[in-house]
Amino acid sequence: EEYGVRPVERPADLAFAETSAPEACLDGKAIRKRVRATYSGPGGAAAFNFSVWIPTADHPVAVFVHSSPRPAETADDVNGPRPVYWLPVEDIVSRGYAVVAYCNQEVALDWQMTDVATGGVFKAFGNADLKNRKPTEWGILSAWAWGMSRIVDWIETEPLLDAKRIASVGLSRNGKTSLLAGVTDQRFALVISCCSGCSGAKLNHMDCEGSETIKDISIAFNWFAPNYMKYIGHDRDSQMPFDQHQFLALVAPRLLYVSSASEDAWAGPRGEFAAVALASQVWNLYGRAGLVHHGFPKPDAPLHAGNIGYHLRSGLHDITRYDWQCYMDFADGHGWSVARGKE
Ligand code: GTR
Repeated sequence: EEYGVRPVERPADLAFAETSAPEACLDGKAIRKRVRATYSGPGGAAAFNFSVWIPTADHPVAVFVHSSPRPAETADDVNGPRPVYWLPVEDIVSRGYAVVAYCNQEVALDWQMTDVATGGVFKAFGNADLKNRKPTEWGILSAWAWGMSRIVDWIETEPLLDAKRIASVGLSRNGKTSLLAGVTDQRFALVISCCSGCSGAKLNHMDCEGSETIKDISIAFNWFAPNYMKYIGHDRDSQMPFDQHQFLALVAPRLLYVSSASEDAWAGPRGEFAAVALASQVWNLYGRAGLVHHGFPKPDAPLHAGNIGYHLRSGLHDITRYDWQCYMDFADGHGWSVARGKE
């Protein structure tokens, strides 16, 4: 009903090749690999690239897979394009984690770009004409999440990385994507969404002043299955019998982390918090603590005690170094950092 059904998971001929020799970087603290994934389907061949930074010592290490529209080559360049998606690679490897930069645009272009795919996974596996999909066919968010799962296919082959400790992460539309990747692929042991808002972590049924509705987001209808458009105008009534807390609950009993920003009314921080608090009950069914809280927290006071983490960062719609520090603190708390474990 919402994100659509995928016609393919791992393509039979999916292959990975390192496009250059591993390179020492960050004063020898890390090595960087550049990898190209190739695959084909009924509509032809396609490829996408990603970069990975791995701390030099203490393997295997946990790894964050970050989805964004930034080219993987410039993900760590503070002066690169689309600054909001800058990846604080040095912070991450200094704490003993690896990180993958994945450019979602190589798997599927964003909704403003074209309705008819000329490359990527929609061209290879259709329906390439996004405007003429059947009601349950997949949309762009699902295609991007599919790409994140293909990166997991590669991580499973890389001995420097710990395939039992893989996190998905993304901001905004990529936060929605990260959640969907985690929901559809249990190999993500930690699922992180930053300011994902409407059709991400936010409850549609909760009225948050100034927050995005399904009607608002329908401008990007190609992100979703065509069926989702049935719910325009029904965000808060019984014609929509599901909501995003149920979506979040599909991560249970794995680790989930949702973060919001205090000045991001469009994403509806209180609605994100409410969805997380409701989903938390499903962790309890597994006999685990979900979100441990005493109501909506103050800014910059992270809730890290349970198997669900949440924080409200002060400031605007963004993914900042502070957000990353919180995600890593939470991962450390669950024994993810090799470096920390040895301190
Ligand atoms: C907006 C959309 C939001 C959010 C945002 C973004 O167009 O309304 O749901 O995804 O884009 O990705 O920055």
